[in-house]
Amino acid sequence: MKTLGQFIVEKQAEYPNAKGELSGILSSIRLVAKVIHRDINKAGLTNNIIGNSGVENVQGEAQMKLDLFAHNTMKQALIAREEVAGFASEEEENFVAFDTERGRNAKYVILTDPLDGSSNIDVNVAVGTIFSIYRRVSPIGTKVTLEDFLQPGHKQVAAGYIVYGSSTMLVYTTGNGVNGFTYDPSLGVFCLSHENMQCPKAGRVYSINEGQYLKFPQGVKKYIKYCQEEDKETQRPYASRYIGSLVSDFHRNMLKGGIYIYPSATNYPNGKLRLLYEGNPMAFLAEQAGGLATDGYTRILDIPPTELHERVPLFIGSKEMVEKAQEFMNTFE
Ligand code: AHM
Ligand code: MG
Repeated sequence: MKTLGQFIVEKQAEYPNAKGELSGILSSIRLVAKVIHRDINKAGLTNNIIGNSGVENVQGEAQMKLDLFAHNTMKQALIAREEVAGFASEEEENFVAFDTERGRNAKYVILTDPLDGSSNIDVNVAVGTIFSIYRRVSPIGTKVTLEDFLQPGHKQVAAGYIVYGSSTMLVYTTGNGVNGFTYDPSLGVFCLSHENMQCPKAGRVYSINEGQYLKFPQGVKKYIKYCQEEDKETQRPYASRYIGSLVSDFHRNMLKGGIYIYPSATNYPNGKLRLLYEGNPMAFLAEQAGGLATDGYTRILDIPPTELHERVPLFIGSKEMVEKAQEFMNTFE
């Protein structure tokens, strides 16, 4: 049995010049995962956790109490370690520069969706935390700037998610494959359970909010019909599975094969998901596991960001399925 802590230390040893900062950040995220795990598991029992906070976030979406709790937990954990120069979150309009001596001298910035799929909390359905780590581009010793956060996804140093499901798992990559760790609450440790995860090249599941069908682009509509057609060779019709929590839908597709799509729609011209803390980290993981992520035309990791909270259509999962969906996007306007 190998714990996440051991694994991080072993990986760090493979880089003789590493000073342990990234390892420190991953350890902070591990702690955050344990704290959120604990509180999510109490969600049905305490009223100060479940439900709407009565506040809207910068994108005009209702913030759940647990969204704010997860956001604050992540922020506090990262401030405390001082290995991070700055932080940006779905739940806060502007990025936060950690303006202390150590903060200004730190190398990394973090972007996060602290609690993805949070509308699922009240009904006891799996949710997740997503994180993305970059090396800053502004000079060390100064306060971080917006350009440190607006880097294309292929510049990510590490990315991962925690899925709070029937068990809690932390899955991450530092650009050298993807590994998954399952939490053992009785021991309080994450154990390596999914070494070198590989997303099957093709699967039999498509995940999309089909209720919005009439608003989707032609290419997406045609692809959905393709998924539903009978064909022995490609084992169609595929099954439709949509949890409504990106992390959970992605995690299932990563293990079993499948495609997740949140396309543009007439009411969401760029889709709903955010490029910097949803699209990019998931795309990095997908590619590292042999999968693919595009906006229907372009590789997600190559999109140059222009705004902290910008949205992007997302087609992600098994490589051959994403390629097929892209073929439909290119064929039908
Ligand atoms: P959130 O970050 O505010 O929770 O929104 C993202 C979530 C995804 O996890 C999920 O796949 C999608 O929104 C569901 O949206 P919809 O209800 O429009 O299908
Ligand atoms: Mg989200």
